[in-house]
Amino acid sequence: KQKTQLLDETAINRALTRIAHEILEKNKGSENILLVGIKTRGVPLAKRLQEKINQIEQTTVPIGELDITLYRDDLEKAVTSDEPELKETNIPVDVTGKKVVLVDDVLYTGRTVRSAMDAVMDIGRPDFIQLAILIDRGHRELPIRADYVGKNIPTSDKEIVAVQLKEIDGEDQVALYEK
Ligand code: 3GP
Ligand code: 5GP
Ligand code: MG
Repeated sequence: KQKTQLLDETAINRALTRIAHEILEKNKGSENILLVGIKTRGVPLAKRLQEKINQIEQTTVPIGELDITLYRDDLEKAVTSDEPELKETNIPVDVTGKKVVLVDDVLYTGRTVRSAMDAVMDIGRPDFIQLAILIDRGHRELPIRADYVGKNIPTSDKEIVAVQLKEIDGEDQVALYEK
């Protein structure tokens, strides 16, 4: 059941434009930046940030992908005891010396991000790792926070944030649902 729309297409676009500027400001430009999208919806978000950085600085920063899957019998239950597992890594450049920016749609317990950090550090030594997220819905179970946040949405654990992106879902929208 849809409760409320949190972001429409324009709001998503504005948030990503702001985050692209923030990434460039914090890192004093685009040099050595590597965007790493966490599948599924972190990947198109990383591509959009790459395009926006290109529009601002006329340079194309590299992109990688991580497939981290939660082995969960029933997503609806949102059992937080299951651990996310790395399924696939597709990072086409050496991460050593890079400023890695992980990109995901929703930040919840932080377990997926922890697993993503492990995956990156397994293949090299980045200068540092930052985190960009479209929605922070709270409920962290680890000491993890995002460097760049589209919108903070305090949720109950009975709610689900549905992120729809054109590349996957045909439209851009973020909505809050009651389970
Ligand atoms: P994503 O691959 O776009 O991130 O976690 C797998 C998918 O399930 C995610 O898609 C996410 O959109 C969706 N999902 C919806 N609600 C939840 C939730 O409460 N927890 C988790 N882990 N995933 C959710
Ligand atoms: P974590 O709990 O590890 O922070 O999040 C697990 C994964 O599920 C992440 O990829 C995160 O984006 C996604 N996720 C967690 N909660 C939600 C939610 O309410 N909505 C959506 N769309 N994705 C979620
Ligand atoms: Mg996600």
